[in-house]
Amino acid sequence: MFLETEDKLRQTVWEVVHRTPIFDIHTHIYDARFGDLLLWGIDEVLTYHYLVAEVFRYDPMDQQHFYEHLDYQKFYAMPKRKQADLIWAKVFLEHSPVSEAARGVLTTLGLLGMDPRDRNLNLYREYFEAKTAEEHINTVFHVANIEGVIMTNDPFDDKERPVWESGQVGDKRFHAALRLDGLLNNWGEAHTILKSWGYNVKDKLDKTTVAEVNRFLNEWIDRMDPLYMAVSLPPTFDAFDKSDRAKLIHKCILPVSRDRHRPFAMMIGVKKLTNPGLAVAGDSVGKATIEVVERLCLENQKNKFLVTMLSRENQHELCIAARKFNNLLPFGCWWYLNDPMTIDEMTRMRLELLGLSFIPQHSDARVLDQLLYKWAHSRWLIALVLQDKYSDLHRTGWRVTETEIERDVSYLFGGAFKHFLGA
Ligand code: FIX
Ligand code: ZN
Repeated sequence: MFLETEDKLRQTVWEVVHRTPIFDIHTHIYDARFGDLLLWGIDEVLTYHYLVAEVFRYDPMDQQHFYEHLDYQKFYAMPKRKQADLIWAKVFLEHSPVSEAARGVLTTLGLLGMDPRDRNLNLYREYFEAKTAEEHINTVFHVANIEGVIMTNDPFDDKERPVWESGQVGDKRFHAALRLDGLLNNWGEAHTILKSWGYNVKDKLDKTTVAEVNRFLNEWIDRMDPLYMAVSLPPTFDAFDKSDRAKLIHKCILPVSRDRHRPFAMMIGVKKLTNPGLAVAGDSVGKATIEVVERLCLENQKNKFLVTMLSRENQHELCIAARKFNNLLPFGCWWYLNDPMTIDEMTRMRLELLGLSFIPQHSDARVLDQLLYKWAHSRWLIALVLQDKYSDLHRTGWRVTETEIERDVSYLFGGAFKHFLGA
């Protein structure tokens, strides 16, 4: 039955967006078999690297507050609980927590049934201390209405690798992504590590080395069953220069990606450690070159590319590139774009240029609890944009049914990705 009035239409869009399960295609969380690699709880939420960068904006060198002169080393040497105390004091109590990352902490507390008005950090800590990781995973997935997540899985991570090698069976809601920064962005070190693992590789990417890298990739695909292979790349990324990275992409990643039907996800535009002292909080952003993406898609039409770009200035041209190449699927409002202003702008742009053939969001959650706020905020924003887009349709005389809205929203929230995989 068609939704005849605009009010009913907008209300239905709002409800459907808020009740449709999400398949979150990029996160940094882990299922419980990975132990303390899975971060959760209020102290992890407060010491999220977004908030670490922000606490240094409110210079804790203010002696009136008896904080010792804090520098990056001193901060990171503090116990996480103390780091969280400092962030809570500076970012939440001494200044209103209006930033997206700060507001997200309060949304998270509220969705877990705590009252942000208490402002009592130790009371919040008691809530988490009473839970196990498995219980909390179930709570968060239920409250956030998450169908599944894709992790970021790095064979070069010494803590993570043994879990995969143990063959333990994981939580079916957690899917793997084979992350290749260690291989592609530092071949000088990677080839010595691969050699120590028994792969017959050398620095020069000769035939044997290429074959051995492909063996490495296939063995990890067999072990992880990743839904895609991914890498983060600098703004200067060029897949056609003479670099080891370019050669590895063309000789190894693209052939294996095609043969094993695992898309290649390129996350482009991150300037690593612009401020090294901030460590994981120290990465910045730069505008990348869309022609590299366009040429890869043109010259590898049997390959599938998932692409997200970190610079706001790259977004419109990424949409246009996606209009030219159906083997290119843009995804998410990544990192510094995961804010109301840019989520709104990018989602409108993508709907107007790509219809529903894109992935509007991923959470990038590093802490389990962040699934709650990142998706609550994004559902709200995506619903507002979709209300306007369906209203625009309504004004043409076109009418939609609730079932069609459900179909469209579940396509955006996981269907487009699964369709792209050929699932
Ligand atoms: O490369 C990535 O997967 C980035 O998302 C992370 O490195 C980044 O620190 C992050 O978590 C951004 O939200
Ligand atoms: Zn990420």
